[in-house]
Amino acid sequence: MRLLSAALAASLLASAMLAHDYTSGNITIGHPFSYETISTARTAGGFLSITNAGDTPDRLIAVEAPVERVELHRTEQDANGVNRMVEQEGGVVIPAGETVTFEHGSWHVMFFGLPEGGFGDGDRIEAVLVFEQAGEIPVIFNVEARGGGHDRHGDHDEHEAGMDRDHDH
Ligand SMILES: [Cu+2]
Repeated sequence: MRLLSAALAASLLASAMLAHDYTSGNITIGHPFSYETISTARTAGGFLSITNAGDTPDRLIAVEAPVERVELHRTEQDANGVNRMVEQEGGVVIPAGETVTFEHGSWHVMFFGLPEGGFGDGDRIEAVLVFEQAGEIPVIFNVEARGGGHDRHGDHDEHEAGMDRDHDH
């Protein structure tokens, strides 16, 4: 029993270290992360959850990060079943009492003009999330290796192919 609980404690500790969150007022940011890129990559997606524990809606209006530009995107499917990404210039509403998850096929943060070498596994991207009500919340996007428990390679390939098509300007 002793060994078992030590193993359990170790695994709980490991997942606590992998997950990270930030709370400011009514807003909690869950596990902001991005994936490692190839060294010549120009763009990367950012993923997180945002929970609004308040009784009024809030709105994520901007993300600041040490890249050329950050946009808030939503992936939508057109009539031909092709995914394309649409920028949400008005920001993303976080309804009262709800959690909005930024993930593949849905909302995501889009980083443009990555630093030299792209994002590497283990990098920590310091960013600030700007909310209409909650104000500025500093967070760190952990850069994670692709693969490792996330079976999302296909989505990424589509996502990046979509980028080339939709952001050729
Ligand atoms: Cu995008």
